[in-house]
Amino acid sequence: MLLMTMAPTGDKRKREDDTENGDSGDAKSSAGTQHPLSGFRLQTVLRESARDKTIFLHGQVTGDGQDAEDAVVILERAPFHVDTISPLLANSPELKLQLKNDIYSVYQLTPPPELNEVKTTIIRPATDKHIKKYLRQEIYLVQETGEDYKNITLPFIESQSFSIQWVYNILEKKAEADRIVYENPDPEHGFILIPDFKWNQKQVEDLYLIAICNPRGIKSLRDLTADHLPLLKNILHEGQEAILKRYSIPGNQLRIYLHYQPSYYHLHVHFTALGHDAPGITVERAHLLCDVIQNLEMDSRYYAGRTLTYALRADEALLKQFKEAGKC
Ligand code: DD3
Repeated sequence: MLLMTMAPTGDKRKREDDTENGDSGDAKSSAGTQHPLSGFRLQTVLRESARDKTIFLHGQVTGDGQDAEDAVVILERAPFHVDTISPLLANSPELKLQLKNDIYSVYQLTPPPELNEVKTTIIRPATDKHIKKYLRQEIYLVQETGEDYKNITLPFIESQSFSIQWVYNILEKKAEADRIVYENPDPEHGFILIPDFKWNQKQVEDLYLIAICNPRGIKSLRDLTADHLPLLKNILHEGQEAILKRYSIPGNQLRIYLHYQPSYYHLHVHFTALGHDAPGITVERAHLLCDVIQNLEMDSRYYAGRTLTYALRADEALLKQFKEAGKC
């Protein structure tokens, strides 16, 4: 069964800028009746992982008699969850023997369609940046000083037209409003807590929510000062409380952190299940929110001045900037 995870949007969107972040424009434009993958022609397999049970595809789709459009399609087999184990075993009439040897036997079970879900994420139209993002690449560490941020990274971020329309759609309730788990409406110290795209919400083992802050213009960790402590503390405490209420997961079983570099430049905090190795929890990217709060309490300018180390893909334009400046 195909499951659309991105809000369906109209095809004919007038766009000025190109986007990195899968801007879906007006989230409420009409969906059209066509299957979003009708006539998908596979061009390349960008990446695949047998371990993660995922495959990232690049291809073309033809929308309603329009020109071919690039699309990135991400397929992922869903995890098991306890509640569906009994129906899975009871309702799978087909159990094909593959081999039997002593006390060991291997079968192939064919689940009923409703228990055989493949999570399908579609980015369409996809830009070159989207396509490149999922290509497997060598990665390199960069050590960004406060000066490097001012001279290299900030000008680079500002020169890019990263669209974060989808973030504003969430904040303005133009998209995903029915998915909001918690909201503190304070314009300066408030935020929206919502399940991340990556989580299908069917089992708490791989719980993944994001807190998107209400104030605009806080790009990342680098911009944070002691002035943001009330906002950060609200996100930490109210976020934990909301997750305890909704999912019965206590705060000491949550990994709550920010990314540097983030994948979009509007301050957000990740909440993931501690037992789940979500992508992006590596030491070179994740900064625990509780540590961030402590550091800012000790020194309001901590993140403006600190050298931050992170990894960049070989083809990333920011890496080229660092190379040209002789910094790596
Ligand atoms: C994104 C980072 C961005 C591809 C993909 C995801 N959670 C989102 C739009 C709506 C969302 C997210 C960019 C984009 Cl697969 C390119 O993520 C989103 N809605 N992470 C939610 N709830």
